[in-house]
Amino acid sequence: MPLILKEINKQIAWVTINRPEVLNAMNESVLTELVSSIQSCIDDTSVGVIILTGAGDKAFVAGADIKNMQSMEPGDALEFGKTGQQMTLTIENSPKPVIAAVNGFALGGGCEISLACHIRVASETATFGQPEVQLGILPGWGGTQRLPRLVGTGIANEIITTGRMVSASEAKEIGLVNHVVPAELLNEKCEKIANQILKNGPNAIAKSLECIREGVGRSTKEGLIIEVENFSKLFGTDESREGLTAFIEKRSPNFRN
Ligand code: CO8
Repeated sequence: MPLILKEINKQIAWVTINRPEVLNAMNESVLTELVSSIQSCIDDTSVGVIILTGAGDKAFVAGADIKNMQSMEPGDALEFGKTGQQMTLTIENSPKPVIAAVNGFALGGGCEISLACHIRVASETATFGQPEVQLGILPGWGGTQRLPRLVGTGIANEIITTGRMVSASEAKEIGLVNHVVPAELLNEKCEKIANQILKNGPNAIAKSLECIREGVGRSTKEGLIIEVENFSKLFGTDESREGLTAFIEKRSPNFRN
């Protein structure tokens, strides 16, 4: 069985992590295949939005594969940690929005994968957490960096040091997810967001994501420089000509055909 499933329909790529027998736990092979699958969506001009989810109805991803980590020495852990971080960077740096459809447990590395996505939508049955300290390790795929940026340091400190589970409703309350929906409506909700995005200019979307990503952690002054440079680059392109002209002609813009 393939470790990663990919299905493209009407410019939306569904990428599914497919190891349901171990709640989609991630070993090196899954990591490598996930990166190549996401990269192929980024390179594919027929794809505008990527939706990432887990196979089965129990888990998004229950973390890095614990059996795989049991015998690791520091050198192995460094390699595994770096490969996992590279995977989260591939997602985060994608010029095409990546939506996490969190359909169950998103624990440890699974929570960290969702944190690297641009938008998170959770089913009511989803559970988040960074339980690594319960295993005597720490979040190594970006959790200590991305979680506090999303929910604030105080809440991240608590989630990471207790390792406790966070329900979907709490995740919504603290800003960890954008939306919580009944499980049977999760895919529909993600596709609805994807279709709204697909109406807009792909370069404008890519540059907006770049400004947000590059601006976080910098001063407003530095961020504004990044913003205005990207803003100006969009002018005089076919895309901005189409968008601006369509408004004046009172019609919908056609950016993608
Ligand atoms: N790794 C390997 N196998 C797993 C994992 C995992 N993370 N999670 C679940 N499984 C397996 C179980 O071992 C079980 O397999 P088997 O049937 O062969 O025993 C199968 O999946 C089903 O799991 P359960 O029977 O445990 O299902 P439950 O419904 O009883 O419990 C839980 C579900 C609560 C999700 C439970 O499985 C659990 O606690 N899983 C581990 C969660 C966890 O601690 N995740 C964090 C892992 S550490 C991590 O992600 C670090 C990321 C950074 C790495 C940096 C590298 C250096």
